[in-house]
Amino acid sequence: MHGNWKNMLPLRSYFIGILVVFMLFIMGFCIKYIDLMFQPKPTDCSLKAVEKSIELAHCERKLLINTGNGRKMALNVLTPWLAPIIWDGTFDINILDNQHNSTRIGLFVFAVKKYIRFLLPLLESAERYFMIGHNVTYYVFTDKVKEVVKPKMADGHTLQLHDVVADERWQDVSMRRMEILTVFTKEHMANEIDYLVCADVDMVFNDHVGVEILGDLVATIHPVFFLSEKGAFPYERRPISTAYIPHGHGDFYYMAALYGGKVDEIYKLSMACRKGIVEDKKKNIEAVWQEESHLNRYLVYNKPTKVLSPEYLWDSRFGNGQLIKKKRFLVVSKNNDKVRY
Ligand code: 5GW
Ligand code: MN
Repeated sequence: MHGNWKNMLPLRSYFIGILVVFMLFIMGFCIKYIDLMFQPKPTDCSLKAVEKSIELAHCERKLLINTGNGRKMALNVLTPWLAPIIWDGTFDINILDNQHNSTRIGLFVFAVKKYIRFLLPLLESAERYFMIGHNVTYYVFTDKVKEVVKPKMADGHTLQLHDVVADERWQDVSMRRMEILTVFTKEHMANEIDYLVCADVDMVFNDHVGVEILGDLVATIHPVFFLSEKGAFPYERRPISTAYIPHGHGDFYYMAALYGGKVDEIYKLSMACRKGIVEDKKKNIEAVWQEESHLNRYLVYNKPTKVLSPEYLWDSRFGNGQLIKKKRFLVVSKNNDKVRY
């Protein structure tokens, strides 16, 4: 037993040897991966964190809405048929501008009777914010061609003035736009432009509106109804009208003050709406919101390929403005006594 401890010596140095090798191995590992040890904490990839970051990146508007009332479909960035809904932050304008460097764009505006007063402010604001750097043709239809004051226009922008008759009834004035569209999209615009944007004249551009709004068939969500339940949309509900939309049908309520698309798509749209208006007239009826009702009916069964958020149609009198970061195209307030008749 006494002589045994001497026999243990080689065993002890054997263990120390292994320990040293092991420690050297650990040290080597540490030196190799030293940068890993001092890196900041890796990103939190838990589902909850990812969900939150997606929501922040693409749809901050959602966070601004408290839970409960309000239908949030319009706040998404995709429709259920996978068309983009254009909100600030969803597009890179430099990429899109490059894609559209040889695109020819038309802006269709109708201004008869007293509404001629809205034309110059609209065109001047367009020169500041609408399709900057692109080839633009303004198609203006008016009964007062001689009174039109031309705005100062950038290179590559042209103004075409066309004479139209002014209808007696205001309801007919706005519906007449559809008829003019059918004629011009077929006969003239087809060779002159690639995309047509149709706008009300009682509007001003107030922030960037560019090629991100171009698409085969594009419509804008009505700023009053973007959080409304479907059942509250003011669609035409009388089956006797050609603009009839049954309950349960439809996705958004679109406003007729801004829509557009490829010239042939606008031709098809305006033909369908005009046909509906004429058929209703034969039965002595008129859709509840005139051509806007027919536009909505068309778009329920011919889904737009791109939808514009209320950033592209806003009225400072409307609620929920805190959800709209950029108010790009604004309704001009009308003193009805002066402008209407
Ligand atoms: C006039 C009185 C009542 C309603 C419309 C008019 C009117 C409309 C007019 O006298 N002259 C005219 O050119 N318009 C065209 O129709 C304008 O392009 C106008 O933007 C469009 C739609 O009419 P709005 O703007 O009065 O319709 P809301 O729904 O935007 O008020
Ligand atoms: Mn208007």
